[in-house]
Amino acid sequence: MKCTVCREPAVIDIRRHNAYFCPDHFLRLCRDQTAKAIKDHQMFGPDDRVLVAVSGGKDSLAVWDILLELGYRADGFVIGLGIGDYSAASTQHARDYATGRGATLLEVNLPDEYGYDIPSGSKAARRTPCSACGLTKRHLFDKAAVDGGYDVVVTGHNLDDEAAVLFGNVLHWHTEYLGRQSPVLPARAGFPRKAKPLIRLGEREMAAYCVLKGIDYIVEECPMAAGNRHLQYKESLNSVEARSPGAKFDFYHRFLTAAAPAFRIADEDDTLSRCERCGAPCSAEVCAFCRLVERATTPQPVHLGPRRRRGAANTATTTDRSTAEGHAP
Ligand code: Q46
Ligand code: ZN
Ligand code: ZN
Repeated sequence: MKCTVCREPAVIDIRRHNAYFCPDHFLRLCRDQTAKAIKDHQMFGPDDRVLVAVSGGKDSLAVWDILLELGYRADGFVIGLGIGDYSAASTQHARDYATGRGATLLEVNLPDEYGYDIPSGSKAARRTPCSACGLTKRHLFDKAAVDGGYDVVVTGHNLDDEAAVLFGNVLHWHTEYLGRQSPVLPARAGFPRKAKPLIRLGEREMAAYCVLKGIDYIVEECPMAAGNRHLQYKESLNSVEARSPGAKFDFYHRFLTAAAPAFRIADEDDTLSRCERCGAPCSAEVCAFCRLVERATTPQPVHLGPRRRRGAANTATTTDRSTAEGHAP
């Protein structure tokens, strides 16, 4: 196997390009593909201040590294979600990368600063963990960007992620979501611009990028991801891709050029008011995040077991959060 560019020994093949790459040319390809996505979709310019949402996984650390290599002013932002050892390890990987690279990392710890973690908070708020987590992350990314004067929030969503989201949206014809599925969302009404510069690169390439650059990332999946429908969509698309290399890229990128404009929603409401608690833009008096914080930190009624019922009421309100949150045996 020789590099298609220089004929030196290759370390990776990319079937959709029908090409092999040595380490240097592969890393260059990753930078070039990222730069092309940024330019084609006018994501941001050289003077913009970029805040990278970092999870400690391969994609977010790779996009941060690539942006720094391309000369962008990119700082990282990590949220301690309180998902047991997984969150502690994720945050540590982000810190280690920042220290090794001499980059700036901003941090927020959800339990310390907002009084809940994702596993227990989502339960108390009666939401799925990923729904509570997504809402939390979106709010805190926006807040960190606005407070820190950043021009754009960058996430590490790659081609596999975006194709899986598209697959789900098409499968169920979520036309409203299709109208919003864009690799760049403009700033509006107090929200920062959002961009996904890895849309031309897949998961396998991002893992290879980190290995070749010596970037130590968290390999384990979030324990709350089990049963996540996007993982099923990814598997389905991977089996199509195995038989038809390039199908995934075409599915997503041809959607952007040929179909996305048909779903776009004209003139999104830009006349949002402000949340009376946190000041974030929202369409109600209190924003969805503040409502989540309230429910996630309010002690819940506890259903006592059958053996305790005889001498006591069926339910009781308690301030014992360890029981209310389901941590009790
Ligand atoms: S971290 Fe959060 Fe993901 Fe874990 S709880 Fe779900 S959304 S799976 S990217
Ligand atoms: Zn080469
Ligand atoms: Zn609020």
